[in-house]
Amino acid sequence: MKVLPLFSLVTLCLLSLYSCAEKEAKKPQKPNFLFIMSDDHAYQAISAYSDHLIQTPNIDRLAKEGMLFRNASVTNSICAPSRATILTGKHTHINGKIDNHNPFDTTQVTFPQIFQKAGYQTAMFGKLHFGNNPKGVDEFMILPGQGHYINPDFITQKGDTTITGYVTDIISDMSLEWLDKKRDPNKPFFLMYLHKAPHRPWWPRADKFKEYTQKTFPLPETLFDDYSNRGTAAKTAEMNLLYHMEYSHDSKIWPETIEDMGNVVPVVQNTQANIYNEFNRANEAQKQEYKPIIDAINEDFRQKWPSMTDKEKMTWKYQRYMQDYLGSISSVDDNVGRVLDYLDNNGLAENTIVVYTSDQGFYLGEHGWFDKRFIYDESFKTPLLIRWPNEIKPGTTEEEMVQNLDFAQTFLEAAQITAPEDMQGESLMPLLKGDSDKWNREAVYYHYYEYPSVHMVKRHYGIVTKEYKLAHFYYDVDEWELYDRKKDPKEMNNVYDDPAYAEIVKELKEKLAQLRVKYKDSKELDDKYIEQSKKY
Ligand code: SGN
Ligand code: CA
Repeated sequence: MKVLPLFSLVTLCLLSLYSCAEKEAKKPQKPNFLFIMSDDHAYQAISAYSDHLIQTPNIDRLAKEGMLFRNASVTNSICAPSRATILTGKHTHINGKIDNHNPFDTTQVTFPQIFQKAGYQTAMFGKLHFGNNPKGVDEFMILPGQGHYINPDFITQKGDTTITGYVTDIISDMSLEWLDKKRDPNKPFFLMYLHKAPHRPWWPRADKFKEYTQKTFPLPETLFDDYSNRGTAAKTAEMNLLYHMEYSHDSKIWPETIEDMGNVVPVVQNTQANIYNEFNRANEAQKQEYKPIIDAINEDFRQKWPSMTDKEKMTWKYQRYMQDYLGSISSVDDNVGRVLDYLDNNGLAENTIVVYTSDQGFYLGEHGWFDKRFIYDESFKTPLLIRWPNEIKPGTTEEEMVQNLDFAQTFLEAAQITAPEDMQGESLMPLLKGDSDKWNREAVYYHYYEYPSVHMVKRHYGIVTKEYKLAHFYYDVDEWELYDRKKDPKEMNNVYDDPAYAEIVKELKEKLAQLRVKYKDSKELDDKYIEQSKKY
């Protein structure tokens, strides 16, 4: 047998290795997805947007290494409807999940089902709050309803379970364990990593609680808003820090302290809950960590409250609120860091699209409010950061108006899967790739329904353009509001009746009517949902 000279053997080996590697490189590789969504995370509390309240270095990495959307919004600023819109790629009035109470028709197609069929591995951990278990997900562990911060319960495919610890850490541990131990490395994945934090009643982990109760935060300019120059809806909403934020449930005052102090006013108690709802979930060791911090808050309250003016009370409540809200976010940020590090350390960062968003925005004392629901900016807009190495130019800021309605089609296009014809959004791919000429959206549509209900924000729909916002409040009022977004970015002046804006009103009303036709919404549907809501 003729022996090949050593060098030709080496050349042959190298050649075959090369062609193998070349084939590997040419094989179209599907991207993985890590979809991170928090509950009620205001963009004002992400330092990539503004660092006046908190530093979120880990979430910010996605902006530094990817794209930050400054005008991302939701179509209906409330939990379950936002999730339904994300999952179906359809507006609320089409998918039927108009509020947190009306049911979702589970025969509808949700995007994880499409990914699963296309060969993706799919998993979901955390808060879904949708009324149903997810479909199209290989493995899930979800919180029942709103879920709890301390020693939370989970619904899993193997039955219900309670896990000791702090919810944000636990959801992250589950996601990391799935990535590390359960995932098949030969298949692309779609992981939904969904935080409960920073939803009311804002319980940070004990160490963060200790740290954040030492901090004070700058007051928003509109904290003492009296809602003059606004409509009835703003005046009658029950989300004011002074009047509707609850001492025990929210500000962590023991009911015993309140009883001792006699009549602590003003507040309208609109939940049945108090501090013990969450505190009593803690085991003895955990209670020992929380109790001294809560006692110190109570001592401060006892001493200062009786002699405070209403403005001082408002400020005290604002600081307490921010301490708990931002303390909860700090854990979200740390844990996002853990998961991003995992991607880095396991060679997954390059081919994984990472999305960070919230189910809606939130008021952090702007207009004197907490909660969401309104078409006004703080609740209408939502954070959105997307990292996709080699596709998105690092450090890009996008000003175009995009919505949670667009997510499903974006993900499907990125995975080269055809989206169903009846989805109503638009893929963000041209924006992600820097092709903004191919993007020509001029306005977005909004419709909120959950009324009468907690926080009493009236039903309204509207149109938002870069310059203006026109909204119609209906059901037990018939009022219009117009805001000049450029001249009045804090939305303090409803100029609907100002003759100077008569032409704009006319134009926007026409455009709004066109949008309602385009998205197949109508007066008939408004009425149908009013009727239907009486049942739920
Ligand atoms: C609960 C909260 C409300 C909140 C809704 C909806 N009260 O009812 O403040 O607006 O959830 O939130 S609480 O006392 O139970 O915390 S959503 O994010 O699920 O839409
Ligand atoms: Ca929410």
